[in-house]
Amino acid sequence: MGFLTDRWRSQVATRTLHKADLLVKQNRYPEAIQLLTKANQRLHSSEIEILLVNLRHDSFFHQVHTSSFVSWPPQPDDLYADQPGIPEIDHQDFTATNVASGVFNHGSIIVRNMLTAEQVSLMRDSVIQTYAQHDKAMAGALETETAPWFVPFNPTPREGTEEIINRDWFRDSGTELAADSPRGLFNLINCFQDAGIINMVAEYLGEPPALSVRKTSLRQVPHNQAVAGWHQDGAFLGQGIRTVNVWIALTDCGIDAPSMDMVPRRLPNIVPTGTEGALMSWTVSQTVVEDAAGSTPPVRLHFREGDAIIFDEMNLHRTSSSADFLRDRFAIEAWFFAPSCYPIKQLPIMV
Ligand SMILES: O=C(O)CCC(=O)C(=O)O
Repeated sequence: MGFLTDRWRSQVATRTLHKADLLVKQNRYPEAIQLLTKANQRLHSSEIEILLVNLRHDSFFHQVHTSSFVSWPPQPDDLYADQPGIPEIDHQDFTATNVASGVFNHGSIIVRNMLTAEQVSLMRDSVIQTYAQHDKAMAGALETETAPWFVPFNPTPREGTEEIINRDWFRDSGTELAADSPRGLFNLINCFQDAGIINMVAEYLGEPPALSVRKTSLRQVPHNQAVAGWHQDGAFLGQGIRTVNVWIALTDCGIDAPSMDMVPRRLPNIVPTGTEGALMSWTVSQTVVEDAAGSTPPVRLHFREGDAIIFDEMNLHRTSSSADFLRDRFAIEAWFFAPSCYPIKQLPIMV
């Protein structure tokens, strides 16, 4: 019975892959991606998941990207003027209007209960599996053994793109690239679709969004992580970009596990980096943080699993550290960019 089921799955997968191939040959990438995604919800095929990562990347280069926003940033009304600190909403109020109001007036917005307990558990398991299979790969296992949880993403070389070489550095900072985990990325995009995140981001950016391979992560931050540097991602992501980062806690954090420390206000510019006391050339010293924060000092964020915070490249934050932390923190960090002004070095993944 199991054998027949496996044979049936393999036959359906082969037929689906063939149909997707025909669509790609006709330059119909979004349709191929949709076909494979739908079929894979039943098939759970490693081959389809690996192909999907590559098609989602290639798809970017076979479309014309335009935005409904003629200028950026927008200037939405402040719906949270009466709330001190970072505004908070529940998932039922998760709309592009509310998110834009929070991010552009206060620097970020917290969305409680973004993911259900089932989605959190699926994504936490995805992080664990990805780490475990990457460990096996580092110990010499072949890609055929570590798939579908760890298959290093090697994009076709194109002008302006570079190979991914610093996986050890990512890992040391508690990060696995989601694109290196075909099944992890598949699960992430499905959860994001079901939670209404992809539709919200499309409306917020005014166009169907693309994730960044280099910034979209499955994270397990160690409880005893070294002190991390304050930073604005805009200091190194490039100019003229339009972004939104959806960061979701997969474990409770802020009290006995690292969350993030954040300046609870919208900053109008990129503050100086690498000045005296900064940990790195791209990070911000404590003195500059205090100046930038002014009357709204940094806060330590507290999340229950499934809670999210949304911010962009202007936000000043760092991973929190404390001798009181006893547990590692799991999280998803998903950086979306507007494809019409995408910094190609970030390696796009259409969603
Ligand atoms: O997950 C974290 O602790 C850090 C996230 C971060 O630095 C970022 O989103 O840029």
